[in-house]
Amino acid sequence: MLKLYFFFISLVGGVRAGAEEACPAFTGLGISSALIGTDLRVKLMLYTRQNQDCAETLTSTGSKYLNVTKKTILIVHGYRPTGSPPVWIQETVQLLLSAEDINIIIVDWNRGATTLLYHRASSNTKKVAEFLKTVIDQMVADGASLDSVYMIGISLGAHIAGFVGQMYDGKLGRITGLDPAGPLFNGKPLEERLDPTDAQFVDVIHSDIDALGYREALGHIDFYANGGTDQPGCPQTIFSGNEYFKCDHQRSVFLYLASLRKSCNITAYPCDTYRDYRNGKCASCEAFQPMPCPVLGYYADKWKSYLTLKNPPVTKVFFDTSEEKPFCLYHYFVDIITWNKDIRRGFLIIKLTDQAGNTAQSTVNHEVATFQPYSQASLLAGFDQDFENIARISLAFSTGNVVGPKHKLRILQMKLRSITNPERPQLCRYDLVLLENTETTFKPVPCQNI
Ligand SMILES: [Ca+2]
Ligand SMILES: [Ca+2]
Repeated sequence: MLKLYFFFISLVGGVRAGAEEACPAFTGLGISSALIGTDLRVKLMLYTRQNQDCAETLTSTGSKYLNVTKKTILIVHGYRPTGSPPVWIQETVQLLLSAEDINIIIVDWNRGATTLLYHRASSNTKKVAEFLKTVIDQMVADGASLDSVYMIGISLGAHIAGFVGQMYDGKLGRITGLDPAGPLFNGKPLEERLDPTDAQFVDVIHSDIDALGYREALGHIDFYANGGTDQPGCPQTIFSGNEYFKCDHQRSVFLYLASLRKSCNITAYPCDTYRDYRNGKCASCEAFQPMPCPVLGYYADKWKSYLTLKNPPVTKVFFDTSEEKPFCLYHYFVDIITWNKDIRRGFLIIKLTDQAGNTAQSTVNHEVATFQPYSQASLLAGFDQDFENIARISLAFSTGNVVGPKHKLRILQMKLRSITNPERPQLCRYDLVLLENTETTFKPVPCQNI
């Protein structure tokens, strides 16, 4: 019965699609639709390597391009308050298809997601999930394996993916949640949100846990970008308009896409809290041996066997990023032993210069560092560039006081060690005095074993 029904839709849809649009586009709506709200309608747009630039509207599994023996990725967007199509569609399709020969289905439920009333969009999520279940059922009937079904859900879409996965008792291959929606979902039981039992492997990127995103861990592995709250480069005030509301939330999508460009890897470190991570307490990757620490994004499933066998199967990992793509930061520990008579508290600005004169700067100012006489302070510093040969290091120390006497920081030993590339030689400098707010530049030497 189901097949016949699909066939019927296919005929009608096919004729209509042919007459109206050569290459079907994502439903574009305007603010007027958002004001009156929209009734749910789900449209499926298929892209493969054979039709990269022109989607096929999927109305039955009798499609021209769908090959169910290959992996299929269904991408489900979230709440669309203004009705505009998501900006990431074309880029996502191109990057995924260049990574792997797969089917990509963009699930367009813009009619249903577009409304100024978030709770109305949210109330459609289960209906979208039920529709997608019929689509996947049909693919399975045609020979697809649930193992090779991978859903990527953004915001509300992450919970939609969870609902679909739940209907298959967690047998779908993988679900990735990109900043899963928080409002109306926070604190809900497993059946009412994305959770690790919804697929064989569930990975999540959090980028706006203080506003639109979900705060707690929802997957086998949860990546918290810059702590998960606010993203560098995003406006911090409401005067930036729409960007202010969505920039943090949307960053999860751009971080995921960066993983497909492969220009650098975003490595994340297991830790209980972001504060501990920032204070350098979680730079160890021993737990993943012989693998390195997990890398965010498309290839995160390389860690699947370790992560899913863990008991409980929950891993929270943290990482910092730069402001723009490719977002990678290269991390170093800066170990400092001081010999001031008193305890000194302050911030450190560290600048690295390579032999060609390129510079990268890091400000360790998330928390005041405490320098106690003759004990080592280890500061975590991230740079947006990675230099193989560091020619010069500049340090500036600040207590944050603009008036009063200038303090000195007497350094017995400074050691710079790469966390990103731990095999690199450690660089040192001995016996230095930093005058507050004054940059001191020096040539590092290989560390002596003392
Ligand atoms: Ca669930
Ligand atoms: Ca935020």
